Amino acid sequence: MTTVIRTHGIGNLVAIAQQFTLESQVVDVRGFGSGNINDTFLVTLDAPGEQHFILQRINTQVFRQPQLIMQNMRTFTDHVRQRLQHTPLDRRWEVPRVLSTQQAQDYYIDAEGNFWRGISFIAGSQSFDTMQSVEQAQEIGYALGMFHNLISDLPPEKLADTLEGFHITPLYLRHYQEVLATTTPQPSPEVNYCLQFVSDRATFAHILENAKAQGILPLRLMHGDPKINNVMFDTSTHKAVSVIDLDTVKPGLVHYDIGDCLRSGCNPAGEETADWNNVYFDTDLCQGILRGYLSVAQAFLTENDYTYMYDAIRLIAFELGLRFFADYLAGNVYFKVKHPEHNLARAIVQFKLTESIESQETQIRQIIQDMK
Ligand code: GN1
Ligand code: MG
Repeated sequence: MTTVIRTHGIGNLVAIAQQFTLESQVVDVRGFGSGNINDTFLVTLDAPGEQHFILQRINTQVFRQPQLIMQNMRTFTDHVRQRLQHTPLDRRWEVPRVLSTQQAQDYYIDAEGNFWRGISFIAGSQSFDTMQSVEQAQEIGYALGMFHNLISDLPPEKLADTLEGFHITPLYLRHYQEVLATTTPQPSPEVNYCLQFVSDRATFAHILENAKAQGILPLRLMHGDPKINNVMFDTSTHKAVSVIDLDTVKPGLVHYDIGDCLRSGCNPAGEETADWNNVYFDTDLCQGILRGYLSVAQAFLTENDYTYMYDAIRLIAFELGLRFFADYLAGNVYFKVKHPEHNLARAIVQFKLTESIESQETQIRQIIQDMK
C-alpha cells in the first residue's frame, strides 16, 4: 500500500494541513504514530497557543463512507463534552476535537479525491506501544472504563456503523475461507501452523456473536480499537488523559473492547515482535487493566458481562491473528505492510498470544471472578 509521503510532496502536505487553520501558518508536517490503516501526520504551527494538530488521510478502501466517521465523531464528542460539563471529573480528561476547514467543513477532499481531516492534539501527552508497568496497566483500564462510562447514556442507534462486520468473528472466518478457496498458500511451517490453528478454533469463533444473538450480551457503544497506543498519558503526571482514534466508535459489544485492550496491553513483547517464542499473556498486567476498568465499569456491567470476559480476551486475540493471516493470504490488501511476510508474522504473534491465554484460562477466570 502506498503512503501519502510517496504520493504527496511535503509542499502538498503543508497546503493540505493549512486547510485546517485560518490564523496560523503550518511550519512542519511529519509522519506520526504506527497506525495500520490510515496515514497520520503531526502538524506544527507557528501559533503560540495550540502548537500542534493531527492530520489524517482516511483509508477509503477500508472506510467506504468516511463522512459517517466524522458525523459519529461530532455526535460522540458533543455528548461527552456535555456530560463532562454537567458532571466534571476530579482529574484531567480530554476529548479530541474535530477541526473545521477554512470552508467550515469537518473534512477536506483534495484534487486527487483523498479524504483528509484534522484532529486536535492532546497537549503534553504521549502514548506507548507496550506496557511499562502494572500502574500503567491500571490507567489503561481506567481509560477504557471512563470511555465506556461517558457514552453509556448515549443510545447505540445514535451512531452510524462506520465499518460493517468489524469484530464479527464469524464473518472474518468466512472471509478467510473464501480467500483460502481461491489461493494456494506457499506451504511453510509458519503457514501450516496458522492453518491448523484456525481450523482448531472454527467453532469457538462464534461465541460472542451467539451470545449477542441470544440477547445474553447487549448491544452497546464501543470504541472498537482500544489498543494500548490509543490511550494518551499526561507526560508529567503519567495518568491516562484521553482515548484517541475514534474511527470505529459505533454500536457493538463492550467485550470487543475489553478483549482488544487486554490482548494488546498484556503482550509485553508487542504486536510487531518477530521473537515469537517470547510472546506471552501477562496475568499481572491483566489484573491491573481489569482493576482500572472495573473501578469505573462495575457500575454498568451485568453478571453475563463477566461470564464472557475470558472468552472475549481469547477471541479478540484469535480474531486479530485470523484477520492478519487472511490478509497475508489475500496479498496484503487491508493492513499496511513493510514486507510481504509482515502480516504472517503478525498473525503468529496473535496466535502465540492466544495459546498463552488458553494455557492460563483457570488463572484468568479466577482474576475476573475475584474482581467482581
Ligand atoms: C488496525 O490502524 P490501526 O492501527 O488504528 C485495525 C484494528 C487492529 C489494529 C492492530 C479499522 O488499527 O482493528 O486491532 O490495526 N483497525 C481497523 O494493530 O481494522
Ligand atoms: Mg484504529
